Amino acid sequence: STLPAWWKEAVFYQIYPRSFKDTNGDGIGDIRGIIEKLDYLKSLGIDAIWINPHYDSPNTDNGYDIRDYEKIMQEYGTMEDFDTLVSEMKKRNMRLMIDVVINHTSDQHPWFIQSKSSKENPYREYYFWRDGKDNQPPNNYPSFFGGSAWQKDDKTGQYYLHYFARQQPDLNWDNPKVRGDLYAMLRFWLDKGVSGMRFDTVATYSKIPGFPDLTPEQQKNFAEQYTTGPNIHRYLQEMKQEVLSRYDVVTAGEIFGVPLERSSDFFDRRRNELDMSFMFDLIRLDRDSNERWRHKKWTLSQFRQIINKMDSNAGEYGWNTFFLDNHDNPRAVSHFGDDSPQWIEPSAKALATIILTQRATPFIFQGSELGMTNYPFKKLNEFDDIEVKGFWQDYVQTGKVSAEEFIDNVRLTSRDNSRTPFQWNDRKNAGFTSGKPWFRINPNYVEINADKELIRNDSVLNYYKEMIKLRHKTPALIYGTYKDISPEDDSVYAYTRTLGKERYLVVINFTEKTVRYPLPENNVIKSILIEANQNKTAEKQSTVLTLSPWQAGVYELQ
Ligand code: ISL
Ligand code: CA
Repeated sequence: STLPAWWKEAVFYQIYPRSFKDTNGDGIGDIRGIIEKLDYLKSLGIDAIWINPHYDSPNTDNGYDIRDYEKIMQEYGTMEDFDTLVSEMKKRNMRLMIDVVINHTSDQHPWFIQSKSSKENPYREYYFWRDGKDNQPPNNYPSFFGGSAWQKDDKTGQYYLHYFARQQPDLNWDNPKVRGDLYAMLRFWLDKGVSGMRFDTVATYSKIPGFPDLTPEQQKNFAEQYTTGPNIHRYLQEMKQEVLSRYDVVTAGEIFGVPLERSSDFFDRRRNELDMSFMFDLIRLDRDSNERWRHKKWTLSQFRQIINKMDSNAGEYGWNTFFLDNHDNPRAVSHFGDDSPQWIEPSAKALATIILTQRATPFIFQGSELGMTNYPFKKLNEFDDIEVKGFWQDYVQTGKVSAEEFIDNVRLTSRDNSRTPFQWNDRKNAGFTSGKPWFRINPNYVEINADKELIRNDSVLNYYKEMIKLRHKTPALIYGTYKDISPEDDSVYAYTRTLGKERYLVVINFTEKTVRYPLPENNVIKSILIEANQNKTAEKQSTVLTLSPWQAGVYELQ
């Protein structure tokens, strides 16, 4: 009953361009580097690529602060390089999804420079300017990167709104001129042949009229409050009607902040807003909304029950993406698997099995196909991310927590974990650059790198290849009904995917022990499609599996 679409069948790969491949020795990844590696991605089985922002930017937040929407970030190359990327991808029958950051611009954007120049400037209303209260900000909104969400500007003495860094002022979507300019910009990229758009922090475009203070209760989850603007769905429907519906383009919304129950409003196809959702309930299951840097314990039953809810929430009319890491989160193996040396490979393969058998479009974050891990951070000055620095100011410098406690947590949770350069080989700088890399390289590149894994049959990389092939040739693994067959189990994650008469079973042992697993619901194995970490666990006709540590498999059921 779910309508077929290319973007449901596609396997996506997320590229963080800054850290992917440098071709000119300046230590920063670039578009030419992406082009150079297209064949690597094609042979992995990738159909589409999402790239993080590629626009001109002063890089306060690594490109999420855009200075010019129609210019390429200088370090990444030229517009000609971008056009070449699109055409080289077309040749290979691959599609490109770009990142659309229109909740805010950089404070260096010409609109903002105009806007702050005087109260009468025609661009004043492109952003939110308000008077302070008794020399304090207009209200008590916090920013995601620490401190107040309002910044005073001396020129006019008023404050402007910034949900993220103060270098990222929020655009005023209530102004039709802003929307018109943004829509024109979207057409510019769509006319170039871009076939996907990921909308950054899409739920926060519409602001709460009058900017009342948040109650203490609301402040604890201010992200959610910021998604309650009254016009958000009107704007998304307008954007769809005026721009997106006129192109062959898939849209994915970063529906960050919105509780699961409200999220389908953004991507239920009957509403004509967005096609797919990025939800964060799973990847943030071990975090609190108020102290986001802190790490909490999690269990497999929590993990699987979130997936179950996400699946039923998408239902018949929605479609999810599925990912276990991205540029804002720690590495999947370190987070959900086990990154002690002996378990990296087995647990990376186990996670690959999950990512590629969900009723959702898989997004593989660069390096996950190798089992890249978190970085062993030890001190504050080893981090690059503006978020870590903001949290440090709010928590350590105010004396709320000790430096040690803080570092112990951000080592596990920091966004920087996923931003270290890609590990291509065991030579200088992991083959990422001939120059000085912009960010530290994980010392485990000597063992974990693409070249080594390409030639070893049982590598994580080759397992990804096999899993992607399996997904591509098995419609039930894409469209089939998903059912968790033992939702309370804290050791073995097992679920079925059913399409017509075809029934498949996916089984993952989430422990470091051998587990005897009797199949529930009278299930009987018909054949083995793929097994990771140990072969021939199941004989035909078996009703019990003996699973080695982190073992994973996909089976056909009778
Ligand atoms: O990663 C987060 C903090 O831990 C999230 O709160 C994140 O800020 C949120 O998901 C919005 O993310 C997106 O917009 C940000 C940018 O920094 C992120 O990289 C981007 O994915 C601002 O543009
Ligand atoms: Ca470069």
